[in-house]
Order: sequence, then structure tokens, then C-alpha cells
Amino acid sequence: MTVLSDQLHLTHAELESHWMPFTANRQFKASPRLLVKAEGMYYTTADGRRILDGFSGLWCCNAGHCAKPIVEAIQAQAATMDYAPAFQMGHPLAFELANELVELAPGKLDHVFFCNSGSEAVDSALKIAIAWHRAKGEGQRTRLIGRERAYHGVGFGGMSVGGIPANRKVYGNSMLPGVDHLPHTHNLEKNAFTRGQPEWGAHLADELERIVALHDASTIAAVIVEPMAGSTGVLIPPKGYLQKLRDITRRHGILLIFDEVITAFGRMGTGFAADLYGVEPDMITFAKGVTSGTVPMGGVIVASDIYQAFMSGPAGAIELFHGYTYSAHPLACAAGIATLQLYKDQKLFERAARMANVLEDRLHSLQGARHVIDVRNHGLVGAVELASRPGAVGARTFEAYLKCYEKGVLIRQTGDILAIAPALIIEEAQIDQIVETLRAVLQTLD
Ligand code: PXG
Repeated sequence: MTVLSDQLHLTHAELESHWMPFTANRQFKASPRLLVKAEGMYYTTADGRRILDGFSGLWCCNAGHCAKPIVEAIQAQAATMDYAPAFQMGHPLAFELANELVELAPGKLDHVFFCNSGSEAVDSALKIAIAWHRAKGEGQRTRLIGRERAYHGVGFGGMSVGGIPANRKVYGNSMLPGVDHLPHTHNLEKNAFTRGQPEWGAHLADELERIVALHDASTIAAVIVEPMAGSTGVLIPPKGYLQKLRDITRRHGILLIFDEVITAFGRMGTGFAADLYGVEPDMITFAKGVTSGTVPMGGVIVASDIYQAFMSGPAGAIELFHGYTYSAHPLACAAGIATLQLYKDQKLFERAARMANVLEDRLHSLQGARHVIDVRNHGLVGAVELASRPGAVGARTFEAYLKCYEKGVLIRQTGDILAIAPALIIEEAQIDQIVETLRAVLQTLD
């Protein structure tokens, strides 16, 4: 059998079997973009080009690529104990990582349920919310409220509370019943070219009162939002908006879940976006940056009273009928512990907060550049929105994405938005390189 990883170019036939996720398979296979190596801020392509990674892989490699302490921790763990049964058995690293996460988490959030991805984290959180109300004698609280333009992964739960039409429409009625959606907060007429949080839009949280009035609070289990929506183009919460959601959910006994799959672990210059925005939810979902993208891991951090409500039946009974073979996988735990230690040792969250100012400054210099209708940013995240080509949403940005890649810079394209979310180790000159590459590319686009 040919070892494909040793080859510089794969033939069309060799590329065929892999059905790639969220990818234009035919476009990719006609013109593949293959990465073979990663180090620090850079990827190396199969044909030996160095690519500056402006997107931390996919919002996940927050510590930069192949950081030595993380690599060594994974290698050592793989050689010591490959796997331990996740049900009715444990291993010390799982408890150690849970303790570390709880220490980092805000306020009363003090128990961690582990899984392997953001999608699983979201589905776990939604199930915990419904089961928690039932455990408290409110089994009729099963409704879930998401938001338009939300991304909560691809499980049936996450898809249902999510608000991306393309991710939903082909699955027809195969959604969770009893789900409603808040309006999204993106409004360029009011908020274009805002630095950080927009002034306009807190009142959109009041729509939750309308939804609660329609369904009655006694039927609603939880509201789930990304504190800052990433996937659908970096939608930054208006000032006061999240606090309003907190006040309304609390008033009605509804749980508030922050989906922090991309906003946790320094992305916003803080441990969690909850810290930056000063709002404490009842649960936080996480994934990605917990292991800096090295080994798949996700989880839910829950408030103490949620965990405690389940600890009431007979002591020998399983309290929550939910879990995964690879919940708290030893390799993921080893990676997670080493990653959190590295964030601490290198003060990477603080660094991200400093570099966020540089990113804001440089990125907003694109105001006035060709096709640009908005620039926005918060934390170490930036977005540039382009005017649509008539009848072809996303075509111009996809071309920009490809051209940036050709010029050695990897960013991300979603709809008419280009997003930037580099590793927390990024240098000022690298931010300049990303912005200047983008500026040059924009000039070349129709
Ligand atoms: N919740 C949020 C908020 C996410 O951003 C998920 C859940 C799902 O995570 P998993 O691990 O199941 O993929 C995500 C994932 C992009 C992009 O380009 C975003 C994600 C994944 C891939 C690409 O914005 N977010």
C-alpha cells in the first residue's frame, strides 16, 4: 500500500474516498490544499510552502502548533496508559483536569462533564438542562431556546437550537420539537465599523420575554447562546445584551448556557468570555482550546446546584444516563492538563488581551478598502465583511480566502465574512502580515 503522507501530491483517485466535512469536495479535489506539518504560527503545505495560520486551525490551536510541553505530555501518556474505561472506572488525569478547569471557571461553576467535541458538549448541556428540571420536579420544562445565526455544532440538539439555515434545511422536520429562537444581533446599519462591543442592540434580549410569554416559562428548560457568535461571522454581543439575558432567564427559572467552544481559553483575552462580559451562566460548554486542538475533547462545566440536584437517589445508582466511550480520554486529559499549564506559564491569556488591541488597530485600517462594508473585533478575533456579489453570497470572500492562502496566509471564510482568530502567541509583525495580505488581495477582487 502506498503511504500517502510521504507523497507531495495525491492523485484525484487517492483523494476520492475521503468525504470531507463542510467542504466543497469537488472544488477541493480538483485543486487540493494539503497541509503536512505545523509549528508555532505556521503550517507547511505538501509542496513545502510556509503558511501563516491566521485561524488557529479552526479556532482551536490557541497555544500555537505542536507546543513542546503538550506534545510531550501526549507522547508520554500514549506510552503509559492508552485508554481507561469511562464508565464506573476512572483515572487520575480526568480528576486533575476537572479540578483545573473548575479553578479557571467563573463563580459557582464547579463540576465538569467530559466529552469529545463541541457538538457533544452542546448536546450534553441540553440533556443536562432538561434532566435537571425533571430532577427538581419540573419535568414539563423541555423547551430550548437558541438564536438565529447561532452555531452549536451538528448533533440533532445543536442543529435544532442553532440558527444556520443551510445546516438545517435539508434535514427537514428531523429537529428537536419545542425549540424557539431569539433574533440575532447583527445590524450593520447601526453598528458598522464598531471596535469591540456595539452600543446598539441590548434591547434585542427583550425578545426573550416575548418568547417566554408565548410558551410560558414553566415549559422552558434553557436558553443557549454563544457569548460571541463565531462561525456565522463574528457577531459581537451589544453592550448589556448578555446581562439582560441573564436577568430574564433568572427571573423565570430558566437555565442560561454559554456555548464557549470557541470563546474559552484565552480567545477573548480571558479564561472564558463569561469573564470578559461579566455575566455568569449556569453552564459553559467548551472544546477546542482545552487541548489547543491537539486531541479531541469537549465538555460542560455546570453550576454546583445543577450537579447537586442529581445526587439525590440511592447512592449506588447511576445519576445521569449519558456519557461517551471516550469521555475524559487519557490522551485528551494529558493534553488538556499540559495545555492549561502552558497557558498559565506563558501568560497567554494576558498576551492575547494585549495583542487584541494590536489586531483591532490594524484590522480597522481596512475601513475604506475595496468591497469592505464592515470591520469588527473583540478579543483576539476579527472579521471583515465584504459586499456580496449580486446573486452569489460568499463568492467574493471565497476567492479572497483562496488568494490569501496562495499568498501564504490562512484565514476563514463564512458567507460574505472573512474571519481571523490567530493563536495567542501571535506577534505584531504577523498581524501586520495578515492584514496587509488581505488588503492586497481585496484590491485584486472584482
Ligand atoms: N459550538 C460552537 C460555538 C462552535 O463554534 C461547535 C459548537 C461544534 O464543535 P465541534 O467540535 O463538534 O465541531 C462549534 C464549532 C468556523 C468553524 O469556521 C467553527 C466551528 C467548527 C469548525 C469551523 O467558524 N465551531
